[in-house]
Amino acid sequence: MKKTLLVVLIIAIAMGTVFAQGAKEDASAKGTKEIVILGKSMGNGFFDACFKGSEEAATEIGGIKTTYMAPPQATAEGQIEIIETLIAQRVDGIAISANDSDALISVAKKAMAAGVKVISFDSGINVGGRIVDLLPSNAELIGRQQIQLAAELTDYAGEVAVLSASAQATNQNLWIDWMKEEIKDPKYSKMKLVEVVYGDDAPDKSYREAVSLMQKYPKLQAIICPTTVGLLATAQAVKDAGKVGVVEVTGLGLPSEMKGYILDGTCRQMALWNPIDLGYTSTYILNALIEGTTKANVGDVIPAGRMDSVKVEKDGLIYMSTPYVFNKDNIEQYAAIF
Ligand code: RAM
Repeated sequence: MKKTLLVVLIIAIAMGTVFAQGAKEDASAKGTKEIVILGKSMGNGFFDACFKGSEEAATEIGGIKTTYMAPPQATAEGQIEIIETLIAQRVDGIAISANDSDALISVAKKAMAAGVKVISFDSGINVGGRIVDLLPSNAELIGRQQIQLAAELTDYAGEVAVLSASAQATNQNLWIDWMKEEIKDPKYSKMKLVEVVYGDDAPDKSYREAVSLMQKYPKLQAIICPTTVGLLATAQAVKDAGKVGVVEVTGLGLPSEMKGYILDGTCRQMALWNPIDLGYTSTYILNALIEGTTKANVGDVIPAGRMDSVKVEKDGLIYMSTPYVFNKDNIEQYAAIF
């Protein structure tokens, strides 16, 4: 009798332990999911807007804590350091706008092996270093449109230069390749792309590079900046040089930052997509991956709240929509949003 009681007791204790462990696992599975939006660099309004979208999605989904992080300068090394820390902290997911498409692969693999869901957005990591890559729009479309915008401003003639972000930035480099392709079209035969320079998404360096371009090419007709940081700095440099209307400024700009320059004619037109939507959609994708409701196989459709849904294409690419073009007629309306 006593023996039976002891056996029952031992079984009960063992089961209790099992139940307790089960409860602990359930709690962590259902607990707050920690995700990080990792931008290219601090102080960039574009990523602040992306993070706003992430916060919006996190609130809608519930049970997600989202944090914005970025290195002081737009370097791969700075991002690698942060990712190492995030692996140690065991966050659940990271959405990265990469400063280098290859340099982050190894640390991103390490993160994924540790159970962290890693995606890239805005500026991609190559296949192998992320689960999916969320692109704001088709790279070809963005690149070709940059040349078209400059051509319209310069009557399809004259010297143009490109002032980009960092030399390794995945997104800008892709767009620049398409710009070089577009300008080969005979309709641009009177236009010449004289140089591509890099402001590293740093306002002061971008400003200095814009000044140098104007000095080096006295006949320069336009500077194309496929970076919000570069465009803002270039508009100021052209204005300070008294070259408004002489050197046209265009590219990809945040309406809230560029409103004044659009209205005063320094930058008569520019393009961009909605960065809030980009951060918002990244957060929905990360949540689905963490929850295990998708493995992001080609053809998978991932629900994305007010953005409806997104579809995983070949190589894990996900595309959003076409960029908007901003000018003095619509800038005020968009400047109030992002
Ligand atoms: C800068 C960044 C970002 C890019 C925008 C257009 O803010 O380089 O990656 O998408 O410009």
